[in-house]
Amino acid sequence: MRARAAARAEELRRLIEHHNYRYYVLDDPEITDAEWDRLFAELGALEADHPELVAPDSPTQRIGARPADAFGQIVHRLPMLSLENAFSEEDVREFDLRTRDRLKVQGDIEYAVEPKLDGLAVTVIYERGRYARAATRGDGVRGEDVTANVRTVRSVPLVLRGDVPALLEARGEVFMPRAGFERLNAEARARGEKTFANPRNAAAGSLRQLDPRITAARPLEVFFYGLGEIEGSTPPERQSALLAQLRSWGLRVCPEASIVRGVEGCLEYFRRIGARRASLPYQIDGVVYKVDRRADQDRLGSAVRAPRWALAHKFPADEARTVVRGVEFQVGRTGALTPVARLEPVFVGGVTVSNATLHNMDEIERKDVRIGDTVVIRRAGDVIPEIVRVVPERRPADAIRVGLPARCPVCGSPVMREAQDAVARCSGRRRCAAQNREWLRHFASRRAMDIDGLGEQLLGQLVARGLVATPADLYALSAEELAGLERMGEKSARNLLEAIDRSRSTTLPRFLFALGIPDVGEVTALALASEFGTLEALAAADIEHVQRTPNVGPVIALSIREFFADPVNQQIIGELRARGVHWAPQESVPATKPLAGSTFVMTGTLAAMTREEVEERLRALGAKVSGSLSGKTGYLVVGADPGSKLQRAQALGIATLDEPQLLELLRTGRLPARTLR
Ligand code: 9MJ
Repeated sequence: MRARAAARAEELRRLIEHHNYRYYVLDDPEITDAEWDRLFAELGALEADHPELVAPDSPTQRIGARPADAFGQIVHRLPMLSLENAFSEEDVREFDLRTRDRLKVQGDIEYAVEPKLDGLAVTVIYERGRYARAATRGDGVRGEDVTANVRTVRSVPLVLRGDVPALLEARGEVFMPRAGFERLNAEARARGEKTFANPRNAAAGSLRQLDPRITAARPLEVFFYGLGEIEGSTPPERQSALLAQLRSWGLRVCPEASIVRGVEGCLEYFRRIGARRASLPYQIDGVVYKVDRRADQDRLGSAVRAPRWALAHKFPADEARTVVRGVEFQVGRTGALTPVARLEPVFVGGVTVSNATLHNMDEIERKDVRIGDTVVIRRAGDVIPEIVRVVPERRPADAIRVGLPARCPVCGSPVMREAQDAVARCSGRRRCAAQNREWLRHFASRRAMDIDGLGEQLLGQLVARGLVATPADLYALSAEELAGLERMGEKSARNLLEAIDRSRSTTLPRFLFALGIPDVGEVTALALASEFGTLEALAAADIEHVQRTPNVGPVIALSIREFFADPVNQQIIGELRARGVHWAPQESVPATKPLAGSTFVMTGTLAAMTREEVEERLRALGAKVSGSLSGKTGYLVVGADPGSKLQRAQALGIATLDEPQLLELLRTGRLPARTLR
């Protein structure tokens, strides 16, 4: 019995390591997350029954038990160097010239090129293929012992694959992908806690936790790119071969790494990666060029801080200093007041920035931003610029503190702020022009009533001229009224009226979503439609019944009741119906069809069935299948040789399903839980 358990535990560990390698290193998993979870759970149960079987490098042992009191120090066997920086093409050309001069070569040098990750450099030591120790760079000579914390990073293998050296020191960068960073900060903000200024700080802060359980809960990842000490194996002849070797040992390397010829190749790579920077799932601050041949690297040697064979070519800074001229409050669809800093315009990250979000009052207080302050702002990708911090030594004596206004800046209604709530709201509801405008925008949006062509600019004009105040007014617009608007030809007016007319025929879930009831998203709208069948039944339902709907808690139930109790809302709904907005009665079918409300798109070829078969089976489960990606896409099914849709989906943050996951879905009707592992 014990021998059987021991053999199974060993087998499970091997399987889990194998599937981790497929998932993290090859980015090509063979099993679903759910199947992986089952293997992991089985191993955990086996080890719980037979504690003597627990091995230190078992995948269940990533989180050590105790928090430490302090970090120990590790002296690097070989110094951990940093990189020389270049900020211009000129710098790069000089580096190339210098390098060719030193090597006495006339022609082009081959460079191994890779993105420069904005994370935290670490060195990870494997003894006879087993995870042994990890350290930060520190001052390059001495780093902090982060063995327990790096062990919790799931993409760091605990056991290497294949023919492994007696000792291997692999060097790389621990980083936090953008999506994980945004999520972590959103959660911190919701709890009223301090947010991280950037993914690099988040990665460093997460790795420097004395309690590894905290690190384990942070979405950290790793890419390896270099070698420290190695014993029992000759280092590969080229940087590019080293990356391949690291990968074959099961160490994750950046998929964007490449080889180029000469300085022109370097600069072209810089431009290519730069253009894709915002769509990469992690933050980078430049690219790194490394002389590819190790013999050449050895001849070039190192200066004090950095090797002479490598160069970091940095992107222009996307941080800048400017002055806060004022703080205004924007009013959202549900009345939430968002403070926005009006800035002295400043050129940063390729555009002129004159506004930055401050999120909420807590954020203003935490960062202590005052009018007149000099601040550091950052623009990351295409997100709204943020204020990183105040420059305290530049604060003028007459800097003005920012207070929450007592009244809505748009409609003058009192501003309410619940205790413990970070968000302050205008209480004006339908009396507030700002809330109405945002409501209209939401109402017309694609996932709601889908009124094509009714953009922000046009809505602004309609509201400003008093032609439209509520969604019901849209359905009373005439061609003459539209003709008087700026940039509105006869044809666009006709198209818009047709789009409005088409939207009259909708579905109950869409209509409910379009109503913009606070906290009622698409999923809740669908659940409510299935539960109540008609709008009248929902509007008349008591709060207990509303609360019995799947996914509806007391807060949402109250919000729904308040919405329907408001006579203004009742009147608007009445007008909408009188002006022809209608929907077929909601059958409770979608509730029993597991994929109702989800839209799938496919790319690449599948081995087990044709696209047509897949589409048919997805539709039978209630899903919609579309040919192109959009904001409505829920999942991208990825077969072999995927097209550009895959990259776009990743950039849009759309979940992907590989073939095994798809087959599992078709078999069970259940979507794989997207567990991070
Ligand atoms: C980063 N941060 O991505 C190096 N790095 O090489 C890459 N850093 C490096 N290489 C030698 N890709 C020293 C540091």
